[in-house]
Amino acid sequence: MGGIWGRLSSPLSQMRASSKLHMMVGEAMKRRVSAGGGSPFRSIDGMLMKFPKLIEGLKELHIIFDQFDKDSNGTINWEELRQIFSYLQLKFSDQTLANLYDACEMDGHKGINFAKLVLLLGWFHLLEDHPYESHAGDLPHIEGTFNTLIDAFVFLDKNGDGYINRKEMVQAIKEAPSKEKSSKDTKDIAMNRFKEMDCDKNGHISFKEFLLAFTRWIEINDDYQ
Ligand SMILES: [Ca+2]
Ligand SMILES: [Ca+2]
Ligand SMILES: [Ca+2]
Repeated sequence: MGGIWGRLSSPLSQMRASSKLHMMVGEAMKRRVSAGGGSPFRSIDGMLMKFPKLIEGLKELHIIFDQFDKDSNGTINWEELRQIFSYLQLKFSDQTLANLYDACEMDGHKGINFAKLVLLLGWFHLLEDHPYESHAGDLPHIEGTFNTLIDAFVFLDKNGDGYINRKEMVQAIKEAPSKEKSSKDTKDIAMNRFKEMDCDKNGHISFKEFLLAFTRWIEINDDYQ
């Protein structure tokens, strides 16, 4: 355990872990896209229809997060993160988890808040072919949520370079089968979603931006309830 804590205190190793992880995430995404028929989605409408379910799944995860955030300060520590992974019946090694944790700490804020947990789980589901100990778990929604998030990204990232650009978004809108032809509303919603997700406004959406957008939408959704 000392080794892990030692590594976490070194910014240089954090940076190495982070760039290695981003490379691995990019490659995993490429593999998914090149696997062909990697996404069950055939239209933007079909994908957008899944969004409310995704929000529900992430809300469920938020409840779990709050249970493990014992002092209710909005962040969980390393040990609590391990407990959440065990609770979700995820098959992980301390090394894998430490790499993900390091990459999440890159912004200088200590501890894992809810958005970072979503990010960490998204990366984990993408990188691991069989992320769960057993599929007989009690939390099928969480597994389904992350698989759907990956499927949605794969559907939009047409060339599999790990980013969704505006052209790919337009292509996804156009290519719907005729019976699922996108309406003008869908196009507007999809393009607005694109703008919201491209947080740094650099013209493309990374998997990280994609995942973080959902955590922001949960908060907005909560405000209206
Ligand atoms: Ca806490
Ligand atoms: Ca792309
Ligand atoms: Ca961006």
